[in-house]
Amino acid sequence: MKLLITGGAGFIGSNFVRYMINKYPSYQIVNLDALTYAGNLETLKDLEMNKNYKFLKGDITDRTLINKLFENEKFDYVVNFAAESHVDRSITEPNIFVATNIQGTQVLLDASKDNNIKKYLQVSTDEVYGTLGEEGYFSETTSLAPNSPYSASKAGADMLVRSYNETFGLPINITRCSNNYGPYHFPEKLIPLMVINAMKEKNLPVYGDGLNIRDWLHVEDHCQAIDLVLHKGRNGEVYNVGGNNERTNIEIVKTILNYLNKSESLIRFVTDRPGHDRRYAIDATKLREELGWEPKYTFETGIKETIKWYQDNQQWWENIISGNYQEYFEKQYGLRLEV
Ligand code: NAD
Ligand code: TDX
Repeated sequence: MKLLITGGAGFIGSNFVRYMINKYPSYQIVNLDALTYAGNLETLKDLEMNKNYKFLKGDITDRTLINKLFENEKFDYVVNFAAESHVDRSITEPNIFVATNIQGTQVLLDASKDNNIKKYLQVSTDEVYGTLGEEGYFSETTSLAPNSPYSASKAGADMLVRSYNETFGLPINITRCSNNYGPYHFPEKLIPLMVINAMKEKNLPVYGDGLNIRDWLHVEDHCQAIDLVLHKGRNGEVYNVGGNNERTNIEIVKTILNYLNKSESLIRFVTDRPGHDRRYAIDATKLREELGWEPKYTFETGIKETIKWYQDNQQWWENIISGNYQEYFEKQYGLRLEV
């Protein structure tokens, strides 16, 4: 089997590359990533010598490059993680979200359709459903009501994926997962930002009243879900992914401070994010009952392990903060591996 993973130098994509290499040693895996600010090849250093793994630098919006890649490689499966993923950035710079998340997805869909791919899997998000009040859960039949340019671009991509299944018969699945946490999470996002700021005894900026709720899932449990859907998901179906770990942001921040034995006086309530969704909560019954998915991590064990990972891997995030991580690709590869 030959698998294309796009966006595999980011947080979830890199965890998925590692998960698949370990679980399926006979699969050939190509990781295509544009190495935006969020892509970091230092994350994948340990896999460079693996003979069934190849990294290629490239942009999913580049139709010529993508067509050439698909013709050369004859992929069986495509899993698309490549995206602009940070809600705050989508508020200040929405254009790039439309380009990568919507147009890039369409380029991949065209290439998948033209090259008889066995399955195209779109990694989407619970944010496409919008926001919940105090009660209820998102199911796969909840109407899409995205509230940020990020979630709107992900919803647009989901609609295109659906249409390629209906119109062209391209075999697809869409997964919609809740907030992930775990190793290699880029430090602009809540959990790694708070862990690093707390370690450095810097202020912890909490948006609004801190009572927004997210449903947290360990990244490895997300990877297991994607693997199951890729191999066993029914054609054309959407699967929600989430582990019923609802927490307010302030609870998360206090848990981190408590674990690191730091003072709550570091917390600063700051101006709220515009359009800030109040609550996300996923109903993953379909994934559990149809495909037998069960998360491995409780939030308590997962968050402790994650905080410890940031303590043990200080160089990884220090290189991001200093900007050094972006030189790694040039030093290691030059430009030899461009498609
Ligand atoms: P990330 O920002 O850490 O990684 C994104 C990766 O995509 C980076 O390596 C980046 O270089 C690459 N990329 C960006 N634009 C590209 C382009 N035009 N061409 C090729 N590569 C490009 O994101 P993440 O948190 O790992 O999220 C991965 C996917 O999972 C996204 O599609 C996101 O919407 C989805 N998702 C994320 C979460 C979460 O909690 N992080 C939850 C649910 C779904
Ligand atoms: O400094 C902060 N302070 C704060 O209070 C940051 C960065 C965030 N927050 C709040 C906003 C959210 O309510 O914490 C919550 C989590 O924020 P993010 O880490 O930015 O994640 P979120 O906006 O929930 O989106 C994430 O989960 C769904 C990912 O970034 C998306 O890519 C994914 O689709």
